[in-house]
Amino acid sequence: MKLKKYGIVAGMSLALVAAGCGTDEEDTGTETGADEESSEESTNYGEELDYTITGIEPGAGIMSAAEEAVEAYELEDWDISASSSAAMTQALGTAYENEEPVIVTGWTPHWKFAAYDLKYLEDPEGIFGEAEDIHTFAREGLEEEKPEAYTVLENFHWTEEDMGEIMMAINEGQNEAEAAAEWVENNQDKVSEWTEGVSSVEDEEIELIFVAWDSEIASTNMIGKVLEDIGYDVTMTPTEAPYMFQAVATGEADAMVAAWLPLTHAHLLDDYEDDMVDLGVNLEGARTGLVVPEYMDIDSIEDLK
Ligand code: PBE
Repeated sequence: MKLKKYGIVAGMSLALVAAGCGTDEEDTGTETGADEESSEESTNYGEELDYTITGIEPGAGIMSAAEEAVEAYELEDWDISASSSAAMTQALGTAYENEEPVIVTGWTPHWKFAAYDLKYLEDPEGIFGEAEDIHTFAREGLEEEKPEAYTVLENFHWTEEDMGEIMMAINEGQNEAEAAAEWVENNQDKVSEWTEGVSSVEDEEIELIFVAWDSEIASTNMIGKVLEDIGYDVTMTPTEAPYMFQAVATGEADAMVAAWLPLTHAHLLDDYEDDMVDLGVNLEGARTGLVVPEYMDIDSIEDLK
């Protein structure tokens, strides 16, 4: 958020300076701009980026989709570098501050769209799919063994804006658990719809499994806090995407709120859906793709060729 505001302020003062300048100086400004960005660079950033798209954790669905995109759009020269979600946002932030080009595997909901001016590259082949929903899954037997938790998880449904509030607070430096607790406190109207008619429990444990994607850090901490408030001793275990599905399917973990469908986690659903229970959608309108700063002179994945 802050950066975006600073960007606007900086942009405005430049505009004011420009407005105050005589014709000569304006010309100089234009020339400098043309020197910095040759027409070649404006259509293909390959060399400048060392033909690298900044990726996230290797097990993420968006990583497989990005690899598929490289094939579908015949981008043989390009590599997707695997790292972590934190490293990706770090690289994006650094590039953005310096107004340098950068291409990341990105998704919504995510605080980066509030913090920076970004755009999705068009994907005419539809490799990254349309809008996605995020589903909640529980292990077999949870309904019978922990009906209170099951009901809350089944009722849980919120919006991109809700999730965004927690993500932004964390991005601005608030502790994850505190940001989630504050949201729960401020949104008791929503939370009480999920917990309606649910009695409190004592001496009961529940394990939620998740991946440390910014969106899932927010949702897991939030629903963990709601379960804690009705008496559960909550464990939140971070892992990678394939193990998250596996843990719920084998009953090692009780539930997860982080399955992106129909596309992003389709391959994992194929492997595990027979052994877990789909409690439905907890958030609609999610999206994934290749994301770049607005200031980049490129609009489509096709332009990378
Ligand atoms: N993501 C965020 C995940 C799903 C949630 C888009 C990074 C993935 O690609 O698997």
